[in-house]
Amino acid sequence: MSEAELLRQLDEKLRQLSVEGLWSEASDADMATYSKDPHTTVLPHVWKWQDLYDAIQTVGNMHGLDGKAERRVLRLINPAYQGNKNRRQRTTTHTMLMTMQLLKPGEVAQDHRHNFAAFRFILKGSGAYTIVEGEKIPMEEGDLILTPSMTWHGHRNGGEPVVWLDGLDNPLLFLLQVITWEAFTGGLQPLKNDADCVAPRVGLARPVWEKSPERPSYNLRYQWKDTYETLKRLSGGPGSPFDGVALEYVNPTGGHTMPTLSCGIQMLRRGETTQTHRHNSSTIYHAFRGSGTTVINGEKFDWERGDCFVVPLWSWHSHRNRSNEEETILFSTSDMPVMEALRLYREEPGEGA
Ligand code: GTQ
Ligand code: FE2
Repeated sequence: MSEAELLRQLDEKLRQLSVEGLWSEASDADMATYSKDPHTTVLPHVWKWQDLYDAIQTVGNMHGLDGKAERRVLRLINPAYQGNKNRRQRTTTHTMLMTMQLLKPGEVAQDHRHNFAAFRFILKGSGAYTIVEGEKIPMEEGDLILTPSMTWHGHRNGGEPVVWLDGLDNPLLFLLQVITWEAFTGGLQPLKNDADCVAPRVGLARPVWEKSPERPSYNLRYQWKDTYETLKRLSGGPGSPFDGVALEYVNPTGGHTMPTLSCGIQMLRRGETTQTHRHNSSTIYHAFRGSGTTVINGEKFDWERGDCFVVPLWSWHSHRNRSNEEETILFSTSDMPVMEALRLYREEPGEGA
């Protein structure tokens, strides 16, 4: 018997044993795709505010959805993942999902909890609030509100129509096959007394008698007026060469916004252009104020106020505020804490930086 025939028979036998030889053609082809730089399937993309807002207004006017408020959500799907058959794999990046949500006056999004982390960044309207672990957290424009892993939460609106962005690490947990989700049973979650709402979850002056090791101390609400004041205060200084006046929403006990997601806000001053760099975390941006251009691997992506866009991992990028009159403010979220926790985080400055 020829060696080729022997190998064919061996491969067939190994297949039955659920084993594979590294000499196979498939294995060679796979090895050929490795390189010293990581490869990503995530594509850069811009979602226009007008398209998203028009769509969310249209579903807002569909009364068939009244009473099912939590379904007025638009998922931002990366063009690379549009064709994925499994809905769980139609996501914004491979690790993160960003959605736009509308809650109309009088609507209630039922209480629930999940082990994927989420945040809301409020875009428009006031009078709504998210209840996190029994605490009423008002939603005002520019606020960032966290619902960390396993916190009970629901949304209620006693004011105007409110539109916000949700950011979730759901795709990462899907990949890890550990997703859990549960509804709160027995009606609405009870609100805590005001006196109990000085819990570690609200504000930075905290009660000394409340220690809860199983639930790390998060700051659940970062108010826009505080964030903006800090941005303005730092805007006279040099800032970061790669990101302008860039802030991270930090966990008060140290570390990133949440274990899997970092949220940030950055100001690009009039006419400011940042230097090029790359890192092996991906970022989803939202142009909260102003307009600009982001160059991603040499390709220009223009964005205007309200647009969202993705910068895939390891792609060279720099941002420019296109206006000489107006400051620009970008909200963003990234999966950098995951890479960092796994000791995989890498970044590189571009040439000339
Ligand atoms: O508002 O709690 O876009 O649980 C996806 C899952 C929003 C929410 C989403 C969620 C929520
Ligand atoms: Fe949720």
